[in-house]
Amino acid sequence: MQPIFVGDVQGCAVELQEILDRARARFGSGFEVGFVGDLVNRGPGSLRALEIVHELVERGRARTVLGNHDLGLLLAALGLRPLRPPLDTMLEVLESPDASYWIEWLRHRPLALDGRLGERPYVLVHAAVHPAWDVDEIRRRARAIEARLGAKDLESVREFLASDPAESPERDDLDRMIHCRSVLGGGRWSRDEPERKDQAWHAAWLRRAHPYGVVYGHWAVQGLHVAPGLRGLDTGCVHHGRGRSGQLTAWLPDPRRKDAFAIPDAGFWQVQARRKYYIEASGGP
Ligand SMILES: [Mn+2]
Repeated sequence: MQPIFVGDVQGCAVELQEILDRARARFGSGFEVGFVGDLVNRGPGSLRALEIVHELVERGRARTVLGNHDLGLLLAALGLRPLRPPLDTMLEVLESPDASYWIEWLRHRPLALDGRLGERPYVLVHAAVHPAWDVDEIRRRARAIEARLGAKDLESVREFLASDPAESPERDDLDRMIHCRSVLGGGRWSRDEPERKDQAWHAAWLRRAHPYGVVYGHWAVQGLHVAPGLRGLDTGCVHHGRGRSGQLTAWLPDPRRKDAFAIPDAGFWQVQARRKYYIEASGGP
């Protein structure tokens, strides 16, 4: 089985289909996909992207973790976040006849997944992990959040999501895993770009010399990030034309390699964005 990890799709369903067609042409049915999350929003095909990923997941051919935009859709459905078109493009999911199914499906997606590539354990997460966490700690914290998001009673999910991260460790862990880019002193973290390179979450993570690797997304401004133990796959397909070029990136680790996270690594496919997708918040059509 060839593992294939795919960066932030954000409704770029045509580019996603191109990657999957290429995978089928090359590997037949001998591949499995890991998505870094953010399947929806900003791009033109949120519903289509969900359908494509859902079909693969339900057939046991893919796994995905929850991203901040996926959670944003859940927040909107629960009345906790307004949708602001034209920037937010995921209203089509909430207006579809299957809206409640999609919300149920999304809130049961994991926050982090782990596995093994060759001899190397790895974690798949949307944005970041705490630099000090080992795989057991990530698993434990992810399962605790998933239990809250997957609760039987939707009202308790709403209560959890509306809670103050300063008072709920699980709510803070959730935000960290889907939003974090920088770590500051004293265990604090931020969604913002780091002011200094050593404040990037993964720089602090690297200093711990963990035995596991991390596959992640969420950081389009940083772009493709290939470092020992780290594969950052958000290359901003949906931001194409916003002052830069955007691609959808897939990482195909070589299963024969002892350390899949070693560098250099030529195992990437990139599909160019078909057109400019990003609509400026003000003055857009
Ligand atoms: Mn994101």
